[in-house]
Amino acid sequence: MKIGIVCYPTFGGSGVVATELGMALADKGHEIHFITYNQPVRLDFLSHHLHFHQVVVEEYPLFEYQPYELALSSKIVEIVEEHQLEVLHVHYAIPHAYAAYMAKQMLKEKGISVKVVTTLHGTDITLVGSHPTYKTAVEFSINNSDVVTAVSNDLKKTTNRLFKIKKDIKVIYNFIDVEKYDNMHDQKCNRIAIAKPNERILTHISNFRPVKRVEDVIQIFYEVQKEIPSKMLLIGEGPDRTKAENLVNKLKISDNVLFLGNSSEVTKILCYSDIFLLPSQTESFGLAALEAMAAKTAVISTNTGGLPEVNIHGVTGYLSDLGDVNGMAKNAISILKDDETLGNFKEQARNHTKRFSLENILPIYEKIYKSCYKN
Ligand code: GMT
Repeated sequence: MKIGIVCYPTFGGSGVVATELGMALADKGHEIHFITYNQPVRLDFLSHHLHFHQVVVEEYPLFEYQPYELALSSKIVEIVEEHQLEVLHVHYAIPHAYAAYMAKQMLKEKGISVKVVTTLHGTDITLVGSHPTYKTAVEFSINNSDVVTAVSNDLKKTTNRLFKIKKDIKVIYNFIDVEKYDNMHDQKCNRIAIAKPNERILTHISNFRPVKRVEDVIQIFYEVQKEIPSKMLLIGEGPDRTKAENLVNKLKISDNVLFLGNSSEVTKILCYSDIFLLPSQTESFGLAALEAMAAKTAVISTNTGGLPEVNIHGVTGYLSDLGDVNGMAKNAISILKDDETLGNFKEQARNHTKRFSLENILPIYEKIYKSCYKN
């Protein structure tokens, strides 16, 4: 099939899912066209079935805010026409589902039909989308998509609670390429470059927005390192990085905390890791936790949103109430206390990820694209 993918090109989870999905579809012979303002960070052009079309927003002195949706919908029309795309898969409702709806109407005027699949990822519903500023347009564009998917049962439930949705939302979990992680286990992991042999390694990966509660990450680590010699790796960039650095300095633990910035080598970093910390305020699924689990890393997280659908309490890690920093530290210590317990959790985490394999999830998306044409 010929599929257009609209997404954010950044390190955020929705962009990562969209990019990995597009690359996997291209590997299966589908023609994939990414339409976004920058080349997606995880996109590698090893397949000739992959194309990238940049949306450029022209500056004009009158514009206080650049009208990205307008530029995006015009670009979608151009690319659908030029490449005869059959389906547009838009990731993150704001503003992508809205721009896709507008493009669809413009194409209709030209006698061209294209179907729109919208995938809801999380904050497009929970934090931003339901805000009165956007709610009307988000609800409209969800209801006017041909197919709507959400990344967890919890997100589906939340969407139906916050909006008047007139269609069934299909749940399709985030996925991982299990094979990629298997290959990683075969490679030598140079752990000694990061920590001493007797030290454990804790990791956190995010875009450091307030919803990720990076200060809780630091507080949990502070409690853990009092009992267990360990190092903390923080990967990512975002508004709360400075707050996190200040707290590290205040607690005098800077020798044991490494801020590594953004990285597209997440698998390599995760190979060092024993525990992944995700104390989020809300998390529709938690792709970062799934990636960590695939790399044999136990997860300590909150029990918010879709996290209990991914992180199984007492099996792949532990769940705690939001803000229960001491509880999360206690759980981490109970996993890290001896090699046997840690080894069991690591194996269990890795085994649990098989149900989220690319192999299982990709055909579900393909079926959805095909189903668009039966309606
Ligand atoms: O909010 C983020 O951290 C980024 C966001 C995104 O859309 O880029 O991630 C969301 O989508 C991911 C992929 O579906 C999910 O795994 C994340 O849980 C979700 N983030 C939140 O709900 C906070």
